[in-house]
Amino acid sequence: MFSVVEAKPPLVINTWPWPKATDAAWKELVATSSPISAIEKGCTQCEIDQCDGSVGFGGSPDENGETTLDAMIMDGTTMNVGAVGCLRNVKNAVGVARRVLENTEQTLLVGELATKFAVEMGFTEETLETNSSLQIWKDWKNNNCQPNFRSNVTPDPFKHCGPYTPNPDRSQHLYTSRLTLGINEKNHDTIGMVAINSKGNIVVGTSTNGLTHKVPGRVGDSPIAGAGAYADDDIGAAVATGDGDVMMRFLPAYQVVESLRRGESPTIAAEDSIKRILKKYPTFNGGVVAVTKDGKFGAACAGFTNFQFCTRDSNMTSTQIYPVKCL
Ligand code: SD4
Repeated sequence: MFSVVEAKPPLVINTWPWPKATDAAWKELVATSSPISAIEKGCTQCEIDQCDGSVGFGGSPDENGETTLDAMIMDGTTMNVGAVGCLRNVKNAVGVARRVLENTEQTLLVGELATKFAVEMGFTEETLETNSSLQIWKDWKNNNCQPNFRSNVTPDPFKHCGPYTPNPDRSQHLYTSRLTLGINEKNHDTIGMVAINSKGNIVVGTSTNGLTHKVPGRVGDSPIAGAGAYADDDIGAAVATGDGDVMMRFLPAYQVVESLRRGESPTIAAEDSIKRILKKYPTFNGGVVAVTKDGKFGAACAGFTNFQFCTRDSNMTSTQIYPVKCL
Protein backbone atom coordinates (compact mmCIF):
# COMPACT_ATOMS: atom_id res chain seq x y z
CA MET A 1 0.00 0.00 0.00
CA PHE A 2 1.24 3.50 -0.85
CA SER A 3 1.75 5.50 2.37
CA VAL A 4 -0.01 8.82 2.23
CA VAL A 5 2.40 11.75 1.86
CA GLU A 6 1.64 15.23 3.16
CA ALA A 7 2.58 18.03 0.79
CA LYS A 8 1.38 21.61 0.91
CA PRO A 9 -0.17 23.72 -1.84
CA PRO A 10 0.97 25.22 -4.11
CA LEU A 11 1.37 21.76 -5.51
CA VAL A 12 1.63 19.90 -8.82
CA ILE A 13 1.09 16.16 -9.23
CA ASN A 14 1.06 14.11 -12.40
CA THR A 15 0.87 10.50 -13.48
CA TRP A 16 4.04 8.70 -14.71
CA PRO A 17 7.69 9.71 -14.34
CA TRP A 18 7.50 12.78 -16.53
CA PRO A 19 9.25 15.43 -14.41
CA LYS A 20 9.72 17.80 -17.35
CA ALA A 21 5.96 18.23 -17.46
CA THR A 22 5.80 18.65 -13.67
CA ASP A 23 8.55 21.26 -13.78
CA ALA A 24 6.84 23.20 -16.59
CA ALA A 25 3.59 23.27 -14.61
CA TRP A 26 5.36 24.12 -11.35
CA LYS A 27 7.23 27.03 -12.92
CA GLU A 28 3.99 28.42 -14.30
CA LEU A 29 2.14 27.90 -11.00
CA VAL A 30 4.83 29.73 -9.04
CA ALA A 31 4.97 32.56 -11.59
CA THR A 32 1.24 33.11 -12.08
CA SER A 33 -0.60 31.36 -9.22
CA SER A 34 -2.95 30.16 -11.97
CA PRO A 35 -3.60 26.40 -11.75
CA ILE A 36 -5.29 26.36 -15.16
CA SER A 37 -2.24 27.91 -16.83
CA ALA A 38 -0.03 25.46 -14.93
CA ILE A 39 -2.08 22.52 -16.21
CA GLU A 40 -1.99 23.80 -19.77
CA LYS A 41 1.79 24.33 -19.63
CA GLY A 42 2.50 20.98 -18.00
CA CYS A 43 0.34 18.86 -20.29
CA THR A 44 1.49 20.81 -23.35
CA GLN A 45 5.09 19.99 -22.40
CA CYS A 46 4.23 16.29 -22.58
CA GLU A 47 2.48 16.79 -25.93
CA ILE A 48 5.64 18.44 -27.29
CA ASP A 49 7.91 15.77 -25.77
CA GLN A 50 5.57 12.98 -26.99
CA CYS A 51 5.89 11.49 -23.48
CA ASP A 52 6.44 7.75 -23.89
CA GLY A 53 4.85 7.99 -27.34
CA SER A 54 1.47 7.99 -25.64
CA VAL A 55 0.88 11.72 -25.35
CA GLY A 56 0.76 14.09 -28.30
CA PHE A 57 1.38 13.52 -32.00
CA GLY A 58 3.04 10.49 -33.55
CA GLY A 59 1.74 7.76 -31.22
CA SER A 60 -1.02 5.18 -30.84
CA PRO A 61 -2.02 4.89 -34.50
CA ASP A 62 -5.61 3.67 -34.95
CA GLU A 63 -6.70 0.93 -37.38
CA ASN A 64 -6.18 3.38 -40.26
CA GLY A 65 -2.78 4.55 -39.04
CA GLU A 66 -4.11 7.89 -37.81
CA THR A 67 -3.17 9.45 -34.46
CA THR A 68 -6.05 11.21 -32.70
CA LEU A 69 -5.95 12.99 -29.35
CA ASP A 70 -8.08 13.19 -26.20
CA ALA A 71 -7.63 15.93 -23.58
CA MET A 72 -9.52 17.68 -20.81
CA ILE A 73 -9.25 20.47 -18.28
CA MET A 74 -11.57 20.64 -15.26
CA ASP A 75 -11.70 23.60 -12.90
CA GLY A 76 -12.57 22.52 -9.36
CA THR A 77 -13.62 26.02 -8.37
CA THR A 78 -16.36 26.44 -10.99
CA MET A 79 -16.79 22.75 -11.96
CA ASN A 80 -16.38 23.97 -15.54
CA VAL A 81 -14.95 21.43 -17.99
CA GLY A 82 -13.49 21.76 -21.48
CA ALA A 83 -12.51 18.67 -23.41
CA VAL A 84 -11.76 17.27 -26.84
CA GLY A 85 -12.13 13.66 -27.98
CA CYS A 86 -10.70 12.02 -31.08
CA LEU A 87 -9.22 15.37 -32.10
CA ARG A 88 -7.68 15.13 -35.57
CA ASN A 89 -4.72 17.04 -36.98
CA VAL A 90 -4.07 19.45 -34.11
CA LYS A 91 -1.08 18.84 -31.85
CA ASN A 92 -1.94 20.90 -28.77
CA ALA A 93 -5.03 19.02 -27.58
CA VAL A 94 -4.93 20.37 -24.03
CA GLY A 95 -4.72 23.92 -25.41
CA VAL A 96 -7.87 23.27 -27.43
CA ALA A 97 -9.55 21.81 -24.31
CA ARG A 98 -8.83 25.07 -22.52
CA ARG A 99 -10.47 26.97 -25.39
CA VAL A 100 -13.57 24.76 -25.08
CA LEU A 101 -13.62 25.56 -21.35
CA GLU A 102 -13.03 29.30 -21.68
CA ASN A 103 -14.57 30.20 -25.02
CA THR A 104 -17.71 28.05 -25.22
CA GLU A 105 -20.60 26.97 -23.02
CA GLN A 106 -19.99 23.35 -24.06
CA THR A 107 -18.04 20.60 -22.36
CA LEU A 108 -16.74 18.16 -24.99
CA LEU A 109 -16.09 18.59 -28.72
CA VAL A 110 -15.08 15.64 -30.88
CA GLY A 111 -13.53 14.61 -34.17
CA GLU A 112 -13.32 16.67 -37.29
CA LEU A 113 -15.58 19.42 -35.98
CA ALA A 114 -13.34 19.79 -32.94
CA THR A 115 -10.53 20.38 -35.43
CA LYS A 116 -12.63 23.03 -37.14
CA PHE A 117 -13.20 24.72 -33.78
CA ALA A 118 -9.47 24.56 -32.99
CA VAL A 119 -8.58 26.18 -36.30
CA GLU A 120 -11.11 28.97 -35.62
CA MET A 121 -9.37 29.48 -32.28
CA GLY A 122 -6.02 29.89 -34.02
CA PHE A 123 -4.48 26.41 -33.76
CA THR A 124 -2.58 24.98 -36.74
CA GLU A 125 -4.00 22.05 -38.67
CA GLU A 126 -1.17 19.58 -39.39
CA THR A 127 -0.63 15.86 -39.63
CA LEU A 128 -0.16 13.93 -36.39
CA GLU A 129 1.46 10.95 -38.10
CA THR A 130 5.21 10.37 -37.99
CA ASN A 131 7.46 7.76 -39.58
CA SER A 132 7.50 5.88 -36.30
CA SER A 133 3.71 5.90 -35.83
CA LEU A 134 3.24 4.77 -39.44
CA GLN A 135 5.76 1.98 -38.87
CA ILE A 136 3.80 0.75 -35.82
CA TRP A 137 0.69 0.71 -38.02
CA LYS A 138 2.43 -1.14 -40.90
CA ASP A 139 3.81 -3.75 -38.48
CA TRP A 140 0.30 -4.26 -37.12
CA LYS A 141 -1.13 -4.72 -40.63
CA ASN A 142 1.64 -7.21 -41.40
CA ASN A 143 0.73 -9.08 -38.22
CA ASN A 144 -2.87 -9.69 -39.37
CA CYS A 145 -4.02 -6.63 -37.41
CA GLN A 146 -3.21 -8.11 -33.98
CA PRO A 147 -4.05 -7.16 -31.26
CA ASN A 148 -7.52 -6.11 -32.31
CA PHE A 149 -10.40 -4.36 -30.55
CA ARG A 150 -13.29 -5.67 -32.66
CA SER A 151 -15.53 -8.47 -31.48
CA ASN A 152 -18.35 -10.63 -32.78
CA VAL A 153 -17.63 -9.76 -36.40
CA THR A 154 -16.64 -11.56 -39.61
CA PRO A 155 -13.88 -12.24 -40.52
CA ASP A 156 -12.59 -13.33 -37.11
CA PRO A 157 -10.88 -10.19 -35.75
CA PHE A 158 -8.45 -12.28 -33.71
CA LYS A 159 -7.04 -13.72 -36.93
CA HIS A 160 -7.77 -11.28 -39.73
CA CYS A 161 -7.81 -7.65 -40.75
CA GLY A 162 -11.08 -5.96 -41.79
CA PRO A 163 -13.28 -4.70 -43.23
CA TYR A 164 -15.68 -6.42 -40.85
CA THR A 165 -19.40 -7.09 -40.83
CA PRO A 166 -21.37 -7.85 -37.65
CA ASN A 167 -22.21 -11.48 -36.88
CA PRO A 168 -25.92 -12.29 -36.95
CA ASP A 169 -25.80 -13.44 -33.31
CA ARG A 170 -26.12 -10.21 -31.36
CA SER A 171 -25.25 -11.66 -27.95
CA GLN A 172 -22.63 -9.69 -26.12
CA HIS A 173 -19.15 -10.88 -26.77
CA LEU A 174 -17.51 -12.96 -24.10
CA TYR A 175 -15.23 -11.12 -21.76
CA THR A 176 -11.85 -10.81 -23.43
CA SER A 177 -8.84 -10.62 -21.16
CA ARG A 178 -7.55 -7.10 -21.39
CA LEU A 179 -4.06 -8.59 -21.58
CA THR A 180 -4.96 -10.62 -24.68
CA LEU A 181 -5.86 -7.31 -26.26
CA GLY A 182 -2.32 -6.13 -25.68
CA ILE A 183 -3.37 -3.43 -23.25
CA ASN A 184 -0.48 -2.75 -20.94
CA GLU A 185 1.60 0.15 -19.75
CA LYS A 186 3.64 0.01 -22.96
CA ASN A 187 0.88 0.98 -25.32
CA HIS A 188 -1.07 3.50 -23.39
CA ASP A 189 -0.21 6.11 -20.82
CA THR A 190 -1.94 9.38 -20.13
CA ILE A 191 -0.66 12.45 -18.46
CA GLY A 192 -3.17 13.26 -15.75
CA MET A 193 -2.17 16.35 -13.79
CA VAL A 194 -3.41 18.19 -10.69
CA ALA A 195 -2.40 21.76 -9.83
CA ILE A 196 -3.45 23.48 -6.59
CA ASN A 197 -2.53 27.08 -5.86
CA SER A 198 -1.96 28.57 -2.41
CA LYS A 199 -5.60 29.75 -2.29
CA GLY A 200 -6.77 26.17 -2.71
CA ASN A 201 -8.04 26.48 -6.29
CA ILE A 202 -7.70 23.09 -7.93
CA VAL A 203 -7.50 22.37 -11.65
CA VAL A 204 -6.95 18.96 -13.26
CA GLY A 205 -6.01 18.09 -16.82
CA THR A 206 -5.32 15.13 -19.06
CA SER A 207 -3.78 14.54 -22.47
CA THR A 208 -3.26 11.31 -24.39
CA ASN A 209 -3.25 9.77 -27.83
CA GLY A 210 -5.22 6.87 -26.35
CA LEU A 211 -4.77 3.30 -27.27
CA THR A 212 -2.66 1.80 -30.07
CA HIS A 213 -4.72 0.11 -32.84
CA LYS A 214 -7.99 1.56 -31.53
CA VAL A 215 -11.12 1.45 -33.65
CA PRO A 216 -11.26 4.77 -35.54
CA GLY A 217 -13.51 7.20 -33.67
CA ARG A 218 -12.68 5.73 -30.27
CA VAL A 219 -12.62 8.16 -27.35
CA GLY A 220 -11.11 7.01 -24.05
CA ASP A 221 -11.62 8.03 -20.45
CA SER A 222 -9.23 10.98 -20.50
CA PRO A 223 -11.67 13.65 -21.80
CA ILE A 224 -14.54 12.38 -19.63
CA ALA A 225 -15.01 14.26 -16.35
CA GLY A 226 -15.02 11.80 -13.46
CA ALA A 227 -13.26 9.13 -15.52
CA GLY A 228 -9.84 10.52 -16.51
CA ALA A 229 -9.81 13.28 -13.91
CA TYR A 230 -12.05 15.11 -11.46
CA ALA A 231 -11.64 18.08 -9.14
CA ASP A 232 -13.70 19.83 -6.51
CA ASP A 233 -12.09 22.64 -4.49
CA ASP A 234 -14.17 21.68 -1.46
CA ILE A 235 -12.56 18.23 -1.34
CA GLY A 236 -9.60 17.46 -3.61
CA ALA A 237 -8.90 15.80 -6.92
CA ALA A 238 -7.98 12.59 -8.70
CA VAL A 239 -6.39 11.64 -12.02
CA ALA A 240 -6.38 8.26 -13.71
CA THR A 241 -4.33 6.41 -16.31
CA GLY A 242 -4.75 3.00 -17.85
CA ASP A 243 -7.32 1.01 -19.77
CA GLY A 244 -9.74 3.81 -20.55
CA ASP A 245 -12.48 1.71 -22.12
CA VAL A 246 -12.87 -0.05 -18.80
CA MET A 247 -12.19 2.93 -16.53
CA MET A 248 -14.87 5.10 -18.12
CA ARG A 249 -17.43 2.48 -17.08
CA PHE A 250 -16.58 3.10 -13.39
CA LEU A 251 -15.72 6.83 -13.17
CA PRO A 252 -12.78 6.19 -10.84
CA ALA A 253 -11.73 9.84 -10.50
CA TYR A 254 -15.23 10.82 -9.39
CA GLN A 255 -15.37 7.81 -7.10
CA VAL A 256 -12.12 8.85 -5.42
CA VAL A 257 -13.27 12.44 -4.81
CA GLU A 258 -16.53 11.17 -3.34
CA SER A 259 -14.61 8.81 -1.03
CA LEU A 260 -12.39 11.71 0.06
CA ARG A 261 -15.58 13.66 0.76
CA ARG A 262 -16.61 10.92 3.17
CA GLY A 263 -13.26 11.26 4.92
CA GLU A 264 -11.32 8.33 3.43
CA SER A 265 -7.54 8.73 3.12
CA PRO A 266 -6.23 9.35 -0.42
CA THR A 267 -4.66 5.89 -0.69
CA ILE A 268 -7.74 4.07 0.62
CA ALA A 269 -9.93 6.11 -1.73
CA ALA A 270 -7.64 5.27 -4.68
CA GLU A 271 -7.49 1.58 -3.76
CA ASP A 272 -11.25 1.39 -3.42
CA SER A 273 -11.74 2.83 -6.91
CA ILE A 274 -9.32 0.28 -8.40
CA LYS A 275 -10.81 -2.65 -6.45
CA ARG A 276 -14.30 -1.86 -7.77
CA ILE A 277 -12.93 -2.27 -11.30
CA LEU A 278 -10.86 -5.38 -10.52
CA LYS A 279 -13.94 -7.13 -9.16
CA LYS A 280 -15.49 -7.10 -12.64
CA TYR A 281 -12.32 -6.98 -14.76
CA PRO A 282 -9.58 -8.94 -12.97
CA THR A 283 -7.04 -8.38 -15.75
CA PHE A 284 -7.61 -4.64 -15.89
CA ASN A 285 -4.64 -2.33 -15.67
CA GLY A 286 -4.72 1.24 -14.51
CA GLY A 287 -3.67 3.67 -11.83
CA VAL A 288 -5.22 6.50 -9.86
CA VAL A 289 -3.56 9.32 -7.94
CA ALA A 290 -5.64 11.10 -5.29
CA VAL A 291 -4.98 14.37 -3.49
CA THR A 292 -6.87 16.28 -0.83
CA LYS A 293 -7.36 20.03 -1.11
CA ASP A 294 -4.75 20.55 1.63
CA GLY A 295 -2.12 18.49 -0.21
CA LYS A 296 -2.20 14.95 1.22
CA PHE A 297 -1.75 12.49 -1.60
CA GLY A 298 -1.92 8.77 -2.21
CA ALA A 299 -2.23 6.36 -5.12
CA ALA A 300 -3.16 2.86 -6.20
CA CYS A 301 -2.83 0.75 -9.34
CA ALA A 302 -3.45 -2.66 -10.85
CA GLY A 303 -1.65 -4.59 -13.55
CA PHE A 304 1.24 -2.18 -14.10
CA THR A 305 4.74 -3.44 -13.32
CA ASN A 306 6.11 0.02 -12.78
CA PHE A 307 3.55 2.71 -12.02
CA GLN A 308 5.05 5.99 -10.84
CA PHE A 309 3.93 9.57 -10.44
CA CYS A 310 5.55 12.98 -9.93
CA THR A 311 5.00 15.65 -7.30
CA ARG A 312 6.37 19.11 -6.63
CA ASP A 313 5.61 21.55 -3.80
CA SER A 314 7.61 24.39 -2.24
CA ASN A 315 9.25 22.13 0.35
CA MET A 316 10.79 20.01 -2.41
CA THR A 317 13.95 21.30 -4.08
CA SER A 318 13.13 19.27 -7.19
CA THR A 319 10.30 17.14 -8.56
CA GLN A 320 9.96 13.89 -6.63
CA ILE A 321 9.04 10.62 -8.35
CA TYR A 322 7.04 8.12 -6.29
CA PRO A 323 6.74 4.44 -7.22
CA VAL A 324 3.47 2.67 -6.48
CA LYS A 325 3.18 -1.06 -5.86
CA CYS A 326 0.08 -2.32 -7.62
CA LEU A 327 -2.68 -4.32 -5.93
C1 SD4 B 1 -7.02 5.78 -22.76
N1 SD4 B 1 -6.54 6.11 -20.45
O1 SD4 B 1 -7.27 6.42 -23.77
C2 SD4 B 1 -6.09 6.37 -21.78
C3 SD4 B 1 -4.74 5.86 -22.01
C4 SD4 B 1 -3.94 5.72 -20.78
O2 SD4 B 1 -2.39 4.70 -19.49
O3 SD4 B 1 -4.01 6.33 -19.85
N2 SD4 B 1 -3.12 4.84 -20.62
O4 SD4 B 1 -7.48 4.66 -22.55
